[in-house]
Amino acid sequence: MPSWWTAAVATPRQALASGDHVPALVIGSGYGGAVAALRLTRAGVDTHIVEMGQSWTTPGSDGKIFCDMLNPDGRSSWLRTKTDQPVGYFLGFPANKSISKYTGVLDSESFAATRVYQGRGVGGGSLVNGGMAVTPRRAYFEEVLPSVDSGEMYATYFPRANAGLGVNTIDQAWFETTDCYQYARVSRMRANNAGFTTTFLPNVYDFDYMKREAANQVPRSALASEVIYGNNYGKRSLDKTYLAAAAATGRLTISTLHTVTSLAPAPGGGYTVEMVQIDTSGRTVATKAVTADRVFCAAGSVGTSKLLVSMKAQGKLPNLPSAVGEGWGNNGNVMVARAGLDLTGALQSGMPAMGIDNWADPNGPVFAEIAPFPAGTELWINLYLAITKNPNRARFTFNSTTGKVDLSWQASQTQPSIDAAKRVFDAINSKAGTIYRTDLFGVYKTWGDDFVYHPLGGCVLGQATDDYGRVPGYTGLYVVDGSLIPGSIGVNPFVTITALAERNMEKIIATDLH
Ligand code: FAE
Repeated sequence: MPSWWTAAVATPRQALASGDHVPALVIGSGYGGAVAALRLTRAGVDTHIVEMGQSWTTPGSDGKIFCDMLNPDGRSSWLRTKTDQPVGYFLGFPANKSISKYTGVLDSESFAATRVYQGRGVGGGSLVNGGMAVTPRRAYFEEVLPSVDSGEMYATYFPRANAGLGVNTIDQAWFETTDCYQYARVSRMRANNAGFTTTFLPNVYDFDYMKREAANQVPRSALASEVIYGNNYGKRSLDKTYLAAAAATGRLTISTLHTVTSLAPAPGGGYTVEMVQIDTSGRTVATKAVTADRVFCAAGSVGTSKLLVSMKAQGKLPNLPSAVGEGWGNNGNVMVARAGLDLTGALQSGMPAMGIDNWADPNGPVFAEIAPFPAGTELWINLYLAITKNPNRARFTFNSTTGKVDLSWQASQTQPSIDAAKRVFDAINSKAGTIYRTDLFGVYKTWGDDFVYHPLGGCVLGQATDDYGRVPGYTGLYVVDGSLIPGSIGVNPFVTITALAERNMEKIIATDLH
């Protein structure tokens, strides 16, 4: 382990005050923001992150920082009074639970025809995701981002990202015997029987820790139904990797529970950044304006796109390219479950470790993660998150009536994803003599097609920005997050977001800062 992993886990909090000036301001602390913060601080630049979520470092009254999926409380959800689980039904009955309103870790942001799940807090999506750390197939990366030198990416930036994120692989002998991956083994068997290839998936969850959980040597997390509402142990989220390393330079400060609301060129150069500060019930406690020489947009595909689209519409950044807000996609996400008589196990690791790889199928590429259903009891559920090659894209637009940003995605645009996934799972069901479950995503509803885990695009590299994320016409303004990727990457996206940010930050620091 690099020595900086052992550096302080708690990131330094120091809220900005109105009138403050900072050399570099990063909006958001997910993958793009964490890479920007590390590379800037290592280059000697004092850097401030503004993050709308909280710092997840203080235990609640139960002694835990995060709640689990079986007993969600306010910590689970961003300012909601009821959870909004991706799998929102069971046996056709609504499965969501009432909770107290709090700045919890998982947001489900609703647009007209889709809900976008996002992490909220210092570490962004790394706090809530399944940790699957997958490097995309090179040919598909080249198809999606043709202007990026893939030789450099695969020789330098993907390895750098994987090292910085702390990616590790499962001990395959252990996988074959442990109870907690029974669900993955039976899904593998059914997929292989139907002629599909399966593959192990790297992860940022510490698999050695998981082994010790299984052996009852340490407190359980992945084996205690902890995933989408945060992991109390075992997971190398960004606050323990990139952000801890940035903090260790002494040059990083963070304002938590601050949401950036406005961005415009400042009279004397740089940018004026306005923000609201909220308390943990969501109440505004302050509004502030600061200036920054450079601003790095890292609020995620949705956050960055919303901010820039509204700044253009409101005349604060009027010269933004027309491509801002365009090219959004859901990485072809669709969820589905099979029912059968295969025992999937009462104990299921929350961290997926295997996928069905049917990407080479010219009739409809599918890469399906074999997902857990960690209910703590045997339910015979085989769950999958399919990533498909869906060509449909949507755009963000500013709605002057509501003052909000709309996303044009229509329900029908998910159909190519369903069609592709159906080919795979029809074949598996047919061979196994099993059926789809229709009770988990609604009443008699087979497909989990109205939500997304992998929002991508909105400020596409080479279109809304130059080839390194610089925003044309606005010196010192950059985009560094998942909004750069045009809607699809064919695998779980955070390794690509991290590697692209590494590449772009190296260039920006070398050419713009020195
Ligand atoms: P992100 O990580 O979303 O960070 C953006 C940050 O900006 C957040 O902390 C926001 O709170 C903050 N923010 C937003 N707006 C503002 C504002 N106006 N002012 C201040 N702060 C703001 O962006 N991907 C994988 O590769 N593997 C997985 O296993 C996986 N599983 C997932 C499971 C779930 C339940 C979810 C929701 C996502 C999953 N993902 C997975 C997707 C992955 O987490 C996502 O692609 C990245 O987190 C996106 O990184 P960004 O840096 O673009």
